[in-house]
Amino acid sequence: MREKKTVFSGAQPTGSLTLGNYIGALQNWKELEKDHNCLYCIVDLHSLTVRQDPKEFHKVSLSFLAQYLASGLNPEKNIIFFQSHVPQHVELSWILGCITYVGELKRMTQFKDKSGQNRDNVNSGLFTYPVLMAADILLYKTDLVPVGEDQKQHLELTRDIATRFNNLYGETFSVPKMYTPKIGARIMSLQEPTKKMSKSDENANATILLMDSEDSIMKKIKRAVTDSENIIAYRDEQPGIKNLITIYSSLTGLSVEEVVSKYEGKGYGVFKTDTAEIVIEFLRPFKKSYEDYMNNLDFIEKVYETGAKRAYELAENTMTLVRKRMGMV
Ligand code: AQP
Repeated sequence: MREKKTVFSGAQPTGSLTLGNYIGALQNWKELEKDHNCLYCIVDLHSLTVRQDPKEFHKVSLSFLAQYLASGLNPEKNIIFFQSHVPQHVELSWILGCITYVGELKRMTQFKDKSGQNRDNVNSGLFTYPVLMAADILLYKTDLVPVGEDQKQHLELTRDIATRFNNLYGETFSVPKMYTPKIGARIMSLQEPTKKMSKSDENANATILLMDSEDSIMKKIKRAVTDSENIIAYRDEQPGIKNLITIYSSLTGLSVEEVVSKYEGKGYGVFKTDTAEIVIEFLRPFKKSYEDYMNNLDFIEKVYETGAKRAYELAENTMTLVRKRMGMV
């Protein structure tokens, strides 16, 4: 039996990481690195489902790696790499695509949402995205996948594909489990708090980026849509306030109850200012560290080259078994 469990997760290098990405995923990545074998990938091939300007894409991809490191991920403990540097992701994706049904992919709500938003570019990559995601995960015999709530449907499909492959060709893949934070698995838009916070939101006020200036964070949180109840309560009827309590609690470690009782009888103005200050304080060392990494591109290169070598070896082990199981000469 393997001693430590394997963890795999990733983010697409488009725009900049959001507070939602951090609380829903990266915060857990850091927690898991303590006693798991972790692979954290920058899933650049996934980003191609939306048209990218090559120069900008190159810059953003490197910037994502710096953001991973600035979030505190240790490149010696974890395998940090670019998806496109390990070609087995695409090879396995083709194989898994051949045992995935069109009907299954048609049910994916992210495909429905994204094809609705990009009507002029509903490409087949957007449709088969969940198969590539399944390949990313299964390639490393992953046990745990720390992601936000929005990835639940994709992860269930990954589990179905793994089980189907194992039934058809013999035990090959671990069937991975989803790992979400107890609180903060779905950080909501500041402008439409019934919708998730997303890096591609057209309304800049809806999203807090890890790279936002202090001034802009204060303004965005002060402008966050709330309600007219004027009670700081954690309930579905007050989604805006509930979202801010979630952010507050996730970044301070205080429980929801502790936050609510701290602000009993206080108004939204005070609560919003305090929440903004907590986010600003939290991001200050992140930004400093990000700048340091971006000024040291040699180090960044070393991290992704080492990561790709280590990931390649693991991926090739799995692919050797997969090819054998399937009878390839
Ligand atoms: N709002 C969120 N709350 C909690 N977790 C979230 N994640 C994303 N948004 C939230 C989690 O972040 C990880 C990386 O996400 P991704 O880069 O693969 O892209 P995504 O899920 O499509 O996130 P975005 O920000 O909404 O990007 P765009 O706008 O490009 O589609 C994942 O684990 C995700 O669950």
